[in-house]
Amino acid sequence: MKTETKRKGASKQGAAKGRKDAGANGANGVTSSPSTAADGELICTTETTLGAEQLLELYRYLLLTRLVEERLVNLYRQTKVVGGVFRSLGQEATAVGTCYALESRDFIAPLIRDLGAVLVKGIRPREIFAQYMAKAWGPSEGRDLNIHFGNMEKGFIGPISHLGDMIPVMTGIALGARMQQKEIVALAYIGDGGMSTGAFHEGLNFAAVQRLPVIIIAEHNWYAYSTPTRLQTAVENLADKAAGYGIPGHIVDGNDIIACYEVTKRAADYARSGGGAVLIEAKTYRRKGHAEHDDQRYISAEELEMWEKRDPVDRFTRHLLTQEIATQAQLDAIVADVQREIDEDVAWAEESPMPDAEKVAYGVFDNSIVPPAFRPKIFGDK
Ligand SMILES: Cc1ncc(C[n+]2csc(CCOP(=O)(O)OP(=O)(O)O)c2C)c(N)n1
Ligand SMILES: [Mg+2]
Repeated sequence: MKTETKRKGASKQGAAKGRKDAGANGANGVTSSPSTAADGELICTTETTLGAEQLLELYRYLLLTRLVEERLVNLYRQTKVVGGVFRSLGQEATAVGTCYALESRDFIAPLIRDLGAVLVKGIRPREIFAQYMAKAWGPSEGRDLNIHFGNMEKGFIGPISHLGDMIPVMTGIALGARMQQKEIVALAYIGDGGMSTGAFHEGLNFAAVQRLPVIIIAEHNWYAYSTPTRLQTAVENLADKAAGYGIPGHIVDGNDIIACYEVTKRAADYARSGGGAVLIEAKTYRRKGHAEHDDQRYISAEELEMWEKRDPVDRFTRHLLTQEIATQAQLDAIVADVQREIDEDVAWAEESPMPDAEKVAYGVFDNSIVPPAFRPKIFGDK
């Protein structure tokens, strides 16, 4: 891993006022290689093994993520969503690009800003809409909300809210798979805030010692709620933490979807072939508050504006056009198709009934041990 990474130019990411350049290299390798178009505008790295068809598929997933979230916000404002809506605006390329590098047999543990990874894993937008609206046709059938569901067949472990705890879970998945002689990679997403938990340390340490095929994607988006990363950790780069576990650490430009794919693909090959755990820090930025209820008043307009110019969707669009991988007409057709899918899927989810109160009380706990609390009321027994 150490020899394959290179740095073509200093990333200007993280150059928000008063901060150190987030592209500074303190880990084993910086994989980001920002390229520019003829007009000097940022595009994605041109060093890729992906063909045109795959790049367009990536574009579709990127758009799908952005537009599904926009629709969720609409539904939220119509009070149709139960619970919160968490946006990944500005960091969609990290989730989509990294997950796209995995094979279907691999497992992921996404967090609140990884809708893109969930969609790449094959979950349909209709499932997402029904889940957020707590509808009966949703994957948890109204028992739980937003990101709290999983799909074992698709290699998607449903996350719990406790930050850091999915790291030991994914380490356990990798260990279990090894015991069953299955060559799978377990990839867990974690935020800059979540990396400060004990569970993160214990889980990653065990994965490193056991040389398990665990990939950690550290999403450095500059905030945990309203706490900036500099008040969260004393290291310069989150990838520097890899040294504490004796594993490779890499830094990638999280707004460059192709770079995210490439670094994860190499990490997956390395992990699968017995190299063990890898930590990848994706430098990106959370352009919305923690959730829709958070108006981000602790962030300056100047900072937001700067990151808007690095928008991962605009950047990839520019890349596809300037590198002549696609025409504007082709991209427009993809956008129209994504809109169509979303419209159909929202209509489907809206049609779903709410769950039966009786039914949702079951399938949460083992009801042979814990009877539903309101059972006597519903069934009239004691
Ligand atoms: C152990 C734990 N502590 C606190 C919380 C409350 N909490 C939920 S999300 C969040 C911020 C997470 O920030 P980060 O890990 O950087 O992820 P981001 O939201 O930026 O994607 C906090 C503090 C929690 N869920 N679990
Ligand atoms: Mg964060």
